[in-house]
Amino acid sequence: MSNWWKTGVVYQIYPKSFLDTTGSGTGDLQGIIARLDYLQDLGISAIWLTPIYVSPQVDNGYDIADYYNIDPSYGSMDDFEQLVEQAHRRGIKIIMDMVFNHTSTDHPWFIQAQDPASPYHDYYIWRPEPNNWQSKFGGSAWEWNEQAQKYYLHLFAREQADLNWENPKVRAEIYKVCNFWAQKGVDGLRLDVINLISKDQSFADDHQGDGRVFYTDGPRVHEFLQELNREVLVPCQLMTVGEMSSTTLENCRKYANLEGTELSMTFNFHHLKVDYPQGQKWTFAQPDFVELKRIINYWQQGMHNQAWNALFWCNHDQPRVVSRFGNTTTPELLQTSAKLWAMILHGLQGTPYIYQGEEIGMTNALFTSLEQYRDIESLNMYEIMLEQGYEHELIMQILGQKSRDNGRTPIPWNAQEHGGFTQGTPWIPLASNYHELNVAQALAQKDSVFYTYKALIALRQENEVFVYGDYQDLDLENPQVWSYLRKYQGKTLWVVANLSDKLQIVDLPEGLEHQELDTYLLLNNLEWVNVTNEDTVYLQPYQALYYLF
Ligand code: TEU
Repeated sequence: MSNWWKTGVVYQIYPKSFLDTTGSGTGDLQGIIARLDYLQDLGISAIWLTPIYVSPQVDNGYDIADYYNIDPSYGSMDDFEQLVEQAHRRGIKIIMDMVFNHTSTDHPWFIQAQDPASPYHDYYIWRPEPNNWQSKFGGSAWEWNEQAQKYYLHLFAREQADLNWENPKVRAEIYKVCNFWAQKGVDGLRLDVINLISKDQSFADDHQGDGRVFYTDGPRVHEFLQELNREVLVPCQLMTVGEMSSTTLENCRKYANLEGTELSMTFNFHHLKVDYPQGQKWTFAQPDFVELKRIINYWQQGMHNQAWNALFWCNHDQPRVVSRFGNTTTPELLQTSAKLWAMILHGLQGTPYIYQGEEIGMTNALFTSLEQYRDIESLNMYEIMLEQGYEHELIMQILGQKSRDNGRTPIPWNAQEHGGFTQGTPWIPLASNYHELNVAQALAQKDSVFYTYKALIALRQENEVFVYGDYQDLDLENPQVWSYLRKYQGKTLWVVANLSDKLQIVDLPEGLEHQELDTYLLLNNLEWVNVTNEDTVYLQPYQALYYLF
């Protein structure tokens, strides 16, 4: 299989919030088709679509009730086939999101499974008594089922029942689903929480934690993935990106090994917990940049020549990077810092993912009332924090920073009503700054964030050092400056970025002379570079530079 995904950049679409063509308030497949030219202009190689299958939408499609059909709110199978054809015509590949750790409790398998005599009973995980494992969305991971007279496991919402991968029939069903979509022309799969599929069969209580040690990177996970790889991924030439919850480097080296016996690459989330003090997400906190740099350094060096990384700051579960790590206090700083975080990520080794709206510097949702939130996790956590005695105002502040809805507001295509996203009422409100921050405005302004992303995507295609170079951090303990080198076959890329709102003076790396700086400058998120003397460069607030020498 060609490794198109090593030089390309993937663009993640959250269809619900992309573009609505029917006035329903929910984005749809025709909306994606309508914007393929925009994506082609940006230069991406593939689109990853979050789940568009039939679903009661308790968790926005991550609760699948039918793996073989499109949810009517997004359109039809005809629309999907049209999308594949239109994307391929533009050289854009299609990656589907596959949720195989669990199904919706509305799935016919689960409906039948409630009868202990049914052949489907063993598709799920049943116990006579619950253990103390916790759901990722709060509360017990076990739910009593009246008909079965047993508890079933749900690591996420109670409407998302975990599948029993120990059962070979379940695995065969999963291969069938993958085959079906490969036959439709799909090029790749994003595998949701795929490192949680193998549960320790003791189902013991976790005396130290929430149970995750019993199913994270579980006992048979590599065996299961190797089987999936042999049965469908290789025969169908499917690229895969595995979403890994609380994983380790050791495991990711296996999951994403360069021989390709499991998956093509992995997402992990360690770098996005640098604003979770003591591991606590539901807090109001500032990011620790030294920690962020240490984690990236560890993964960049640890995966190099062993396995392939997926790179990202944003997705539909995360707040927006410019609000989280950048500075949104003025329009200028917003633009500059959005470009800076893009340049840091796109300088790394791995496949960069852009989450819809990131390419125009979209910010957090800026919601002011609880009624604006939709996400099941945020609404659950609101109740839990209230019970714990938190004041409403503090919870709102925390949601404003941490809620998954920060990444789920509709794309503002222009400054018109609802940002041109819908003619109807949007399923979730837009971020209130869409009058100033929208796609039309980004396309019209020659130096907008959009054109930085476009340049970054092109640079990766043109320079092998971006793809194959190693990684060396030049000043790991500095919280204000991120300075790193990538080296490959005699070429060096120097990425240097001022993460702060103060001027910074940075040493030039070895092999780069100050009189050569003009010659080797590849990209700058401001209009000038201030060279001070023989061996330092001045970085303006949020300035980021690429030098290739
Ligand atoms: O997310 C898995 C996951 O572990 C997280 O990113 C999770 O959303 C976060 O920890 C909650 O704080 C995937 C999907 O991306 C997410 O949207 C789904 O809700 C989840 O799986 C269940 O399918």
